[in-house]
Amino acid sequence: MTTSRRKFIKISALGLGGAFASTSAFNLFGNTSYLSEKTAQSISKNLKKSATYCEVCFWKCAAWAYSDENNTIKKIIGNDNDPHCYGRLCPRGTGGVGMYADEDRLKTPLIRTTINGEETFREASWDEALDLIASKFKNIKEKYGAESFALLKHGSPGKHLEHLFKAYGSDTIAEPAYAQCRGAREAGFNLTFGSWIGSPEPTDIRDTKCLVLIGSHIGENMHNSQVQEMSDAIDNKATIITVDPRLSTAASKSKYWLAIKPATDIALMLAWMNVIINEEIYDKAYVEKYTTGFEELKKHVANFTPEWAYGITTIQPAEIRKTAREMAHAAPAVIIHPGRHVSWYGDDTQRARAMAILNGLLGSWGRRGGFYFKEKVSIPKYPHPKYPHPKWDWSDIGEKFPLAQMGITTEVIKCAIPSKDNKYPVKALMVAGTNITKSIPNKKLLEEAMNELEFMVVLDTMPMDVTGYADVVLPECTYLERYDGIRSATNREPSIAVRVPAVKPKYDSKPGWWVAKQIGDRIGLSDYFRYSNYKEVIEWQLQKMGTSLDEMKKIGVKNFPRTSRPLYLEENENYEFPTESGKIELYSKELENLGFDAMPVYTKHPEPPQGFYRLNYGRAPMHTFSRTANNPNLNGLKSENNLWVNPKVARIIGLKKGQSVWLKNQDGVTSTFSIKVRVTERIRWDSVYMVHGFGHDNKKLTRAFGKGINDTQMITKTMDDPIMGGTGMRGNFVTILTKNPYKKQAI
Ligand SMILES: Nc1nc2c(c(=O)[nH]1)N[C@H]1C(S)=C(S)[C@@H](COP(=O)(O)OP(=O)(O)OC[C@H]3O[C@@H](n4cnc5c(=O)[nH]c(N)nc54)[C@H](O)[C@@H]3O)O[C@H]1N2
Ligand SMILES: Nc1nc2c(c(=O)[nH]1)N[C@H]1C(S)=C(S)[C@@H](COP(=O)(O)OP(=O)(O)OC[C@H]3O[C@@H](n4cnc5c(=O)[nH]c(N)nc54)[C@H](O)[C@@H]3O)O[C@H]1N2
Ligand code: SF4
Ligand SMILES: [Mo]
Repeated sequence: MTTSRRKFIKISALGLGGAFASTSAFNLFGNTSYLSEKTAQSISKNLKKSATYCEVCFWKCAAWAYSDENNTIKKIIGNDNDPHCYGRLCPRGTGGVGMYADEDRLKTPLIRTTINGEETFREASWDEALDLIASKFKNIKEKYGAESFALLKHGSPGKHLEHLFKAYGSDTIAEPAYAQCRGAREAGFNLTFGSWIGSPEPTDIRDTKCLVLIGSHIGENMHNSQVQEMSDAIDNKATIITVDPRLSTAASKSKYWLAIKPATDIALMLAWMNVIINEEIYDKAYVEKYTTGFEELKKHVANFTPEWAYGITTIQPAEIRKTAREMAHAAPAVIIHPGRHVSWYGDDTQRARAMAILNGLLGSWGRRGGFYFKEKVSIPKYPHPKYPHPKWDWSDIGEKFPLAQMGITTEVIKCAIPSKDNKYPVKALMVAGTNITKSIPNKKLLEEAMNELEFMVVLDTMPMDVTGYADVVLPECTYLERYDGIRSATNREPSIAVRVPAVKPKYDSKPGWWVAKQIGDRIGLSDYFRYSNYKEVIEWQLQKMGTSLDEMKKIGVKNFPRTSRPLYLEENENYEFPTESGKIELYSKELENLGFDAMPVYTKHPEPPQGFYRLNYGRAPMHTFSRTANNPNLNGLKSENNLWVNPKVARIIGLKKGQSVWLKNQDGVTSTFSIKVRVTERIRWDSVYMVHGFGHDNKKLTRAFGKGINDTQMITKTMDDPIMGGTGMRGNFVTILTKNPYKKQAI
């Protein structure tokens, strides 16, 4: 497929432009929001400029928030010196002001109560709410041990609560950004190269000659500098190869779009290895010097020909060969992108291994245009006593997954359901900055667990669905209203960024650090919180790092020179990889010793039964998960998700564009809300697609309530990755209901 290359850039610019053109919050300065800092400064003389980093997603772009004398944020723009954003925010970041301005925000602490037999929330003072929480912390510790109080968290508030929990004696901590997101790729790449990919990914997209995206939909996935670098790479005539059952934005700008049959990626990658090895187009010197297990791999893939893969993936052998040669031709300036949300089919560590092995064969790790060696500066630890040692923690809970490197949310949740085999009883839960009812599948399990909990507290900025299960709800102020930890980022050059409050907290909301300290002080942990304001912590840290808060307030971001090693491998360098063998492990002894396949194997996954379609989901450029659906600015850009349906399917079922339908999945779960149909060739006939994060069921979200379908509700079947515990979520099948299942039909 040949496509116009310029258009991709236009599309991303248009997306970004649209963010301010149609949002009222930017009327005043509207079209300056996407300008670079220099241009914007000239028109912003009368506004206060505060250093921050964006919390609309976890890329954490450094930014400037501009506010006026009335404590109102006028706009947010990117910091020119920031390697995460190169001076430009994505539409979500620009719309971040809506997180602050949203009138639906949580405004005061709430406590669950019963009035006339009905459970409801009543407003409470911070003192009352914190005293209650503190008494529960003490009570749970006395009755069951501190370990029984679990923390599910995400983002910067999570860091402060993590400190509180560890000080209290609990490391029963997990976040959906591991098992429901990138855990499997970290395990797969770690097994192969000895290091995690981490965030941001050390992909040298800017200088690449060939970028291979396997289900990674950069362009809709708006991780900022990655998108910008991809635009540059396209400008520089890099070849983009996209493997996706859906014509993603990236696919539409690619030289090759391989519309793979879902769940068959490992077969394609084995065939690529077969071609690259048989045609001897791998990087021989690199493979010889840096890898181990090549002969085993060669034997392993000998029969996995493109013809074999064709029968599985539906991709023509000639296409498989051509794309393999393109990659080899560009090598080592080639990236088989590791993806990010990779919890798909349960064999995800092995799929990540296949990606890693391809990068190994093509010699792209440690090479210009491939993967660079990332570097980070460490932030000095603010002094506090040692954490007590818990009797059990997240790793015990996840013990059946030998390579789990972080807590597994679903396993922690299962521990809340009492049973005689449950060695690790979870009795209370704090949820901070994660909307688990949307980000963790299997609602039934979640509800059962939450029913069993003795106590649950939620810290959020919004009345998200998850708050409905809480005993106490705490309103955090938004990132624009608080200090937070210093952002230390791994990039080509290390950098730090600070977040200072641009305005005073609205309503009766408070920063996460303050909440953690208040609870800590109340339960005898004051020694862990020896400051009255988090500002003191970062002041102390910045001074130790040779800068100051005053300096950082002026510059926002500080870049440091590299000190660890050159960005790429030097010619013939004797480099030892941090794996057990010191080499890139094409064959993994570690996996073999644990009883797993030492090299990736393709296994067939279940297919949709007659009348059902595979539920596929992903991102929209102007939204982040479920957190932005109600954002006044971003809701204006897209207020609901649509169901992508192939015209062939639409014909069979008799669906029309814009028609509202409901979904029912393989386990008989019917969607609470309906969704409008979008008939498009861009999706294969065996799947349907929707953007994640819609279908909110809390009426307090006045803009988002009832808009579209919540994909998570339809995900009741999960496939655990036996290696690291990832939650495979792409094996659910839905059938389309054209009649409202909740309305009694006339007989
Ligand atoms: N079905 C399905 N499930 C998924 C995914 C999917 O695509 N489909 N994606 C997966 C992936 S990749 C990930 S990383 C996870 C993400 O999962 P989550 O981290 O749960 O993401 P969000 O849905 O954004 O929920 C974030 C919550 O934090 C709140 N919040 C926002 N800012 C702040 C703040 O400053 N302070 C506090 N205290 N709270 C704040 C928001 O209001 C929201 O309730 O979900 C995973 N789960
Ligand atoms: N705008 C925006 N950007 C974001 C986020 C956001 O919420 N909003 N979240 C960020 C986060 S935390 C993450 S983890 C990333 C996630 O984004 P990515 O890691 O880029 O993508 P995934 O969500 O894994 O995959 C989505 C793509 O996979 C395709 N796909 C589905 N099944 C298959 C299959 O079997 N094989 C192949 N080859 N492809 C398949 C889908 O059609 C879709 O295009 O996005 C990040 N960027
Ligand atoms: S990528 Fe966008 S939403 Fe994410 S941190 Fe950067 S500007 Fe914010
Ligand atoms: Mo993620």
